[in-house]
Amino acid sequence: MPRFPGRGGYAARVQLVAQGKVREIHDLGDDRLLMVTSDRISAYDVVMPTTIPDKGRVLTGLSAHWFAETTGIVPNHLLSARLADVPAEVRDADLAGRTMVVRRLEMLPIECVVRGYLAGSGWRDYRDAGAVCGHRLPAGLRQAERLPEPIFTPATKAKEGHDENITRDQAADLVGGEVLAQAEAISVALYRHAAARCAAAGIILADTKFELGRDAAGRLVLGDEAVTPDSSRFWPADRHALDTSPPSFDKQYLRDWLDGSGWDHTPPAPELPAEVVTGTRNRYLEAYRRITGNDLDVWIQECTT
Ligand code: PZK
Repeated sequence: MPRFPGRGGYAARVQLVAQGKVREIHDLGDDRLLMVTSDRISAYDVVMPTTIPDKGRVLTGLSAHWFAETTGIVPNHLLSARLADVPAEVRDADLAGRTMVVRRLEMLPIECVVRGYLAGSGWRDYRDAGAVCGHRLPAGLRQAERLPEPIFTPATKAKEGHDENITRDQAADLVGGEVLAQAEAISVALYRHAAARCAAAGIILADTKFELGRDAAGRLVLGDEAVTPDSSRFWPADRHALDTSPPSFDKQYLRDWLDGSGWDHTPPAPELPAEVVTGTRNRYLEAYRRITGNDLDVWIQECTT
């Protein structure tokens, strides 16, 4: 059996369905999939050659936390994050806490983005056009400013490169007007819930991206990961400042070091020094603790007992 370096060999025994920079989805043969979140980290769209221990567990534990808290808003695809539910032929102690067995869905061909603050492409579109995805916004808003109300700004799914914001009409052409209205209501409700919880934890949830799909009965179901630092902008509340691009809660340590390293953002990225790995890891562990109220050990215990 060939072993795949860095994948512990499991990839050789289950069919790969989709692979991102950080996560992989495998087919379990029935109507279930296995999502595995690695400890890889990217910056400036490049995956670092050095991993952040426990990052995959933090992201998986956070998704499971939000899934459990939001079943009253929308059902989700998570069936089990327990290691015992990973098929025996691919089970490995190293996977504990970073796997999710999920229901297969028919994914909508749009990214469901919700923004509560003006950052990234939302800020650029507002500055250039006074509107974001058809939402006319008040004049005079500043970069990183909180919006009067969160807005739903769907985007296309790009296989390579960046997702592109689309208009409501384009989104309606892709999924139908009825489904789009449902997806918007669900996404905004999820954002409002998570943003309030994050605020209480000293974290601003500036924006976040959801993926919705339909189950066999045609109902909308929340898929993918949910409200993680990889699918969202998490800002430390005490560092929030207008007219800036606030530091991300998790990656600022890494970015600051990369900025000082002279690296020009073309691959390969440099190996990260131990203090950058430790500092970044501590930020993930802190985000997990602040949001869930538990140490990560509790999550690993939950997945292994
Ligand atoms: C599915 N992605 C995105 C890409 C990843 C994830 N429950 C589901 N049913 C069917 N398809 C998907 C899901 C989920 N989640 C999601 N691609 C397919 C994606 C790359 C890596 F982890």
